[in-house]
This record gives sequence, C-alpha cells and structure tokens, in this order.
Amino acid sequence: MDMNFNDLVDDCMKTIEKKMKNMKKMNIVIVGKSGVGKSTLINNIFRERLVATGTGARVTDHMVKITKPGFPLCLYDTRGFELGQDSQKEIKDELLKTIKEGSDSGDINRAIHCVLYCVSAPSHRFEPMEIEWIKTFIEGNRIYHIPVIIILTQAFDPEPDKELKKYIESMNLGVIQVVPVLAEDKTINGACIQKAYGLDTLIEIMQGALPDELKDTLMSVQQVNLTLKQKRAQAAVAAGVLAAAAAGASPIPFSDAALLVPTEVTMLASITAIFGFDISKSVITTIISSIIGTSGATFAGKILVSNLLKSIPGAGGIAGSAISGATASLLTTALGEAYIGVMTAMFKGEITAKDLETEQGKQKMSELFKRELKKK
Ligand SMILES: Nc1nc2c(ncn2[C@@H]2O[C@H](COP(=O)(O)OP(=O)(O)OP(=O)(O)O)[C@@H](O)[C@H]2O)c(=O)[nH]1
Ligand SMILES: [Mg+2]
Repeated sequence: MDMNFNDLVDDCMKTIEKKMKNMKKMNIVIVGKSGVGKSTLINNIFRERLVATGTGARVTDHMVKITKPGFPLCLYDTRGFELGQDSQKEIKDELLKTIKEGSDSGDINRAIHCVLYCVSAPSHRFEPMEIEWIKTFIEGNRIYHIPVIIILTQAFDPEPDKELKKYIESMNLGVIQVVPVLAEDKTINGACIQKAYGLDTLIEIMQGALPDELKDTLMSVQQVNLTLKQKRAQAAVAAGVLAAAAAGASPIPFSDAALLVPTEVTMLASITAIFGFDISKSVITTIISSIIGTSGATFAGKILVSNLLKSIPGAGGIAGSAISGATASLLTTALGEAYIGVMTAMFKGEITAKDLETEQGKQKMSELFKRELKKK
C-alpha cells in the first residue's frame, strides 16, 4: 500500500494540535505577601512567562486570573495578603468560594488543582497570622482536598532555610510538603552566591499530588524537570507499544505497514504535547523524513518498515513478509525512544527548530535517531 508523505505530515500536525487542544486545563492558585517572589517563581517554572506575558482578569477583590491563549494553565494570583488580617480573611473566603465553584461545576477544566503558599525564606520566620491562615484554610479545604504546598521562596541560605522547613513541618498543618526554592540565581554585587534550585523538586511534588488526568498538562507546561517529562513520555511509548502489539497480533504484511501508522502518529503527538513544543510543519517534515528514511511524495509501507528495521541492530535480519506483534512492539519502542531523544535535544537547546530547516540540522537529526535506535 502506498502512502503519501504530505498526508502523513498533515495527519501528524492535526493529531498534535488536537492533543494540545484537548489537554485538560490546570488551575493553580498562588498566595503570599507582596515581594515574596510569586511572579518570579511562576515565570521560571513554566515555559511561557505567564505573569509577564499573559492576560490578567480580576475575578474577585483579591484575585487575578492570568491566562494565555493556547496554554493549558491558568494562574490565580492573589493580591493584598500583606495588608493585614481583614484582607487575609477576605482572600481565604474568596479562595474557598472559588474552590467550591470549581468543584460544583463538575468540570476538571474549571476546578482548582493546587494551592501554592509562598513564604519568604530570608525572613526566617513564619508568623502566627500566617499559621492561623493556613490552619483555617485547610479546615475549609477539608471537603475539597485541594493539595496545598508551602514554598519557601528566595531560599539562598540553605542551612537556616532547612531549619525553617523543619520548623513548619513540625506543625503538622496538613500541607503536602514544605519546599525551599530559589527560582533565580542569587547574586550579590554581580557575583553568584547561590545557584537556583528546588523548582524541579516542586514540580515532582505537584505531579505526585495531581490527579492522573492532569499529569500530561503539568509536564507540558513546566520547563524545569526534564527527567519527569521523559518519564511521562515513556508512558506514552508504553501505551503505543501495547496498541502496536495488538495491531500486529495477527501478523501484518510488510506492504500493509500503514496499519501501524495511526498508532505511531498518536504516540508521537502525545510525546510532543508532553514536551510542549510548538512544532511547525517544516519541523515535523524533517523529523518524519529522518525517521522513515524517505521524503518521497509517496512511499510504500514496505519501504518504511525495512528502513526502520535496518536501523535497529539485530532486527535487520528479521525474515519473512509480515510484521508480528513482537516486531511491531520493537519498532514502536525504538521510534518512541528515538523521538524522546530528539525532543530532549531540543529541550536542552542542542537542536533548535530553526536548525532543523537546514541540511546540517537534518543531518544532525538523522544521526540522533540512529544513535537512539542503536541503544535499543
Ligand atoms: N535572585 C532571586 N531574586 C528573586 C527570587 N524571587 C524573587 N526575587 C526578587 O524579589 C523581588 C520580588 O519578586 P516578585 O516575584 O516580583 O514578588 P511577588 O511576590 O510577585 O510580588 P507582588 O507581585 O508585588 O505580590 C524581585 O526583585 C525579584 O527579582 C529568586 O528566586 N532569586
Ligand atoms: Mg507578582
């Protein structure tokens, strides 16, 4: 069966777009006094500088909802926490009301999923008023169980910051964890005295606390924990392998390898969404042609499979005229892992989308694929 290269690319683009569009929306709330570092934290965790470039809309007296078109994350930024007891009570009531409304809607896209409570670490103190606020908030939150994480911001002095963490933990407030973070390197007179740290740990804690439906979303929007992105992408490969094995359970003739294409396309789209890259058509074209070893207008399923098998040491000798479930699994694993390798290189900046449009970039991509495939 002949396949059309352009159709394949279009199919990939459409599937990626659909994956991104159907991704569940994550809603997080950030609370803390002015100047503790809420905006700096948010701008560094997510791949869009949400606070700097998003659109804010006031939703309650003290809360602004920040969104960006096409970005599946919505941030509720609170204002006025430092203004005293009255404001703090109002913030708590508005927050619980917002949580209730989200929960009552029954729509996961509208629910509040996580509350990040920020305390400035350099202050070395956790005031009685703040303790009281968290206690009463947790009380009101009891029926909703929204995970609350306490973040010690601007924690550039690790030893006393660890002490503060221990002290807060000893209060058993009912929060998920207390995490010290430094969102940006701390410099004094131009010299760096402490490198940024802790954002990857924060993301790991959030990922553990979120419902399964939101794990892809968090991975897609965050830019600080590559290992977790890779892990999540590997879960997408495992799902693809299962589907491919099922498709190949009764052997597929080589010439009908097109039967496997939808499975592979879905897998590639899932991985792309988890990495969260805005992939253009020309990039997809390069990636696909370097995967399948051809960019001819039309090609046969048989060519596709034999090209792929040739790249996998040990699989090249697979005889016969059909793909078994085991071979389909092997192909899918190799393809998925190779693609994760490419996404990783893009994440690290070793390859840029612009590079991929040049001959050199294509060459590099091809090499990367071969290297990844050889690992299998
Ligand atoms: N080096 C370093 N500076 C930080 C960090 N976090 C915050 N700052 C600095 O602290 C100041 C306040 O940070 P913001 O992120 O604006 O604080 P905020 O909580 O959003 O403040 P409001 O929006 O006024 O409520 C800024 O000058 C930041 O550059 C950090 O992790 N590292
Ligand atoms: Mg701010």
